[in-house]
Amino acid sequence: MKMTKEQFITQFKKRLSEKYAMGVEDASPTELYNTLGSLMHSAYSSDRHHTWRQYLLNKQKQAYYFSIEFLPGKLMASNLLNMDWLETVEEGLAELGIDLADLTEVEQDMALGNGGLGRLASCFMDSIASCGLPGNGNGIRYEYGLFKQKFIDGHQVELPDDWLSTGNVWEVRKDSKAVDVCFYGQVHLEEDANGKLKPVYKNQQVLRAVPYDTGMIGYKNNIVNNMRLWSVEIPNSEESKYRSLEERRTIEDLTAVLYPDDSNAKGQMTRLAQEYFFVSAGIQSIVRYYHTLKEPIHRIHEYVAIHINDTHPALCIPEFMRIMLDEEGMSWEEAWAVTLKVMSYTNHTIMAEAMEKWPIDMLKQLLPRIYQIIEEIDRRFVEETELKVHDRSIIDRTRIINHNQVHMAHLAIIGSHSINGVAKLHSELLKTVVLHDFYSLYPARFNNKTNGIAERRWLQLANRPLSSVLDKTIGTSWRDNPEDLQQLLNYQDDQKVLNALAAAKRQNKENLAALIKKTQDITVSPDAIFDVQIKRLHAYKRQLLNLMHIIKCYQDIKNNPDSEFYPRVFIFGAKAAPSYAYAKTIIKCINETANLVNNDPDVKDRLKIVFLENYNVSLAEVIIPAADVSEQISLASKEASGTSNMKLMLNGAVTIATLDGANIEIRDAVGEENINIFGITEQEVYDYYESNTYSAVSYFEKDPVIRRVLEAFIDGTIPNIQSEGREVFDSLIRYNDEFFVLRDFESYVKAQEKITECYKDKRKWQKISLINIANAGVFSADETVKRYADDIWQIEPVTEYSSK
Ligand code: 26Q
Repeated sequence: MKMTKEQFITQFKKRLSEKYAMGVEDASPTELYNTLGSLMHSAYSSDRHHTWRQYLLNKQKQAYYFSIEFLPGKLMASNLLNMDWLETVEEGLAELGIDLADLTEVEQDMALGNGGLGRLASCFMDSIASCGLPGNGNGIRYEYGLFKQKFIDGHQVELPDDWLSTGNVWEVRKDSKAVDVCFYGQVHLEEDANGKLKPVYKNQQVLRAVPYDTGMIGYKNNIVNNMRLWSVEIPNSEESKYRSLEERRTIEDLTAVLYPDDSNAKGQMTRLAQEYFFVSAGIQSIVRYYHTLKEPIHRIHEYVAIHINDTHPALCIPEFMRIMLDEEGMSWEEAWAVTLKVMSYTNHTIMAEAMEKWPIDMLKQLLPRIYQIIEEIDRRFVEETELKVHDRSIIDRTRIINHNQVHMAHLAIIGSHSINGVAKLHSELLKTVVLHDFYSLYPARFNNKTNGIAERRWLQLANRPLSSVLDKTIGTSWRDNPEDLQQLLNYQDDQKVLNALAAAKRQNKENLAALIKKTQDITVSPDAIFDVQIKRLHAYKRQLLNLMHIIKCYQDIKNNPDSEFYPRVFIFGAKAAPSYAYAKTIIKCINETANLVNNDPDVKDRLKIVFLENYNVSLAEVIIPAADVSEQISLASKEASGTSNMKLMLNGAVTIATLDGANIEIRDAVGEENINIFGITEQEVYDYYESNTYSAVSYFEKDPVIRRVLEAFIDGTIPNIQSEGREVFDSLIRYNDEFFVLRDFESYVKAQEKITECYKDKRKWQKISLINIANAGVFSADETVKRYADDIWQIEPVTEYSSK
């Protein structure tokens, strides 16, 4: 795919003229963006075709990553990087008087995900292609992505994300690959001519699933895999049925919007329909492809691996069974044997309220045949488990159908050969606590796959100043092999390198300061410590703990205006689920505190609070390179892994963290001295649960600092939060502080004070920052997906590959 700058310029002008009958001088950024996108698309299409042919001819086993969310962000820059076009295009465009950055700005973020889980899926897509692994994504093409967040009077307001309004140059609609997906109706079983039971359906609703394919380009390896997203349509044959606009609308609603809740599994019928829709379409299309290989159906597990990303695609299991039984004519035993070998499942949460359960009646009504199959899976599970266990209560706790509900995690576990958590601690907690009963039944299925990040996006693209310092210091091999960042350790006492790293950080901070000025009209100084907490807003992630520390700092300054206080900018990025009232309350409190603090002359600009609106992938790409401090302060045991912790570390931020999720592995990588750990351990959390001895009010009574901070929420110190301040106060004092914020406050404050002291010693700080960068290579998603490929999917990189 390589080409020279001159070739690029010629082709670019030609394409612009063909597309828009225009010259460079007259074209708008959008037209230039579309021209470049279309040129890139044509250029990688042949590699895409070739990759596909190669997999087919080699009959390679392929993995399919089923995820109801993908969160790629913008694709132009990362596609250019992976195609090895970035420099050529940048230089070529510059020659035409165009700044590539102005074009990439035009693209709308592809935000078909809520947060960590969706972003992980997209990092994996990049890594799977970059490692030359045969793996594809399968999901939903939502018409509207995650809502856009605005603040009005400090409150979060949600606006629709109409991301397709400006077109999408990367996707290809594949009409010929559309499939039917059926809902509702009645089903009964009848014997066919061979005496086999076959389902007979009445009154089904038939919908058309149309795939839109997006190339997932590997890093400089000519591999282009596929992310297939499904969109709903009314089939031609059914047109006459849906006459009224309203009837049509109900159907089209199916793939209209992404559900914006990332914790509360509220059982809504449309959500269940979404889950079945992309699962059924995806599995039908896999089986159709498998038949072109002309291999016997009972060997399908030798060619296909299906991965279930959290429980949202757990219907993969009964849907695969349905096709094996009803369409391929297998016996139950044969079908179950292949299903188990094909399926694997990742758990991303231990929060009980996030566990997906569906009312039996809803499942029965929407998916009658699928429900029959789930009942039979459950019946056989009970029958088989009764023979294995003495204690019958275990069956009650593990069966799929119980208390009139279908438990999706139980279905996913019973139907998969592999079950993994996303960080060491999380995987241990699954075995010992959350899924302990299942672990006792199927110990061999449980394993850990610590999350990872695509270092190409989060370092090479997002942080070019740092990348260039790295190139000059340790050469460029880290770009292919992030573990080579370790070589930086040789320079930890080299003041020249430390200065260069500090200069890169400075440049990134100036860049973020400019964005803050432009978007929020707040002036911040790059000399201050940039302290960053970016993640969804959740009580367990404890943005409130951060806010309480800020209020303490503010009160210290007010009580002693002339005392020394090292300048800090506290930066937040966070969306709250629209229905999550408490999370929205916290947003309002942070915004009002920001208003107060940022405009108080006594503060003399030593303390600033910036809550950036509409946190998304593109904003993260600007914030992360500029961070000095990374806030990873969830209550121990609650954050399955976290991934912003890895991205911030990679960009030289120093972490302040509880012993939760992957923070523990970050500590192990950098050493105790190079991270700031505080707070109670997961064991202490469980001890409190057991002994029932936690008393939040006693901290309020005993600790004058806590008392003073909490009073600020209700005594008018922070204006405009009469009801919100009271709600926060009550959550801590009346409802006994579910996430132990008061318990961890003192040790958090101490850790923050240590950070300030350390930052004042520039050389020491720079060295710690360097050590963090140098050790971030272990969190490369390339390594993570290789472990999935070896241990779970049993897929291999393309054996023989030639780009024609
Ligand atoms: C479920 C039912 C109905 C509607 C929505 C949902 C739903 C949607 C999204 C439930 C959960 C999510 C997302 C969860 C998530 O992002 N979890 C995060 O996954 C990351 C990747 O493994 C981890 O790093 C984080 O620790 C974890 O919180």
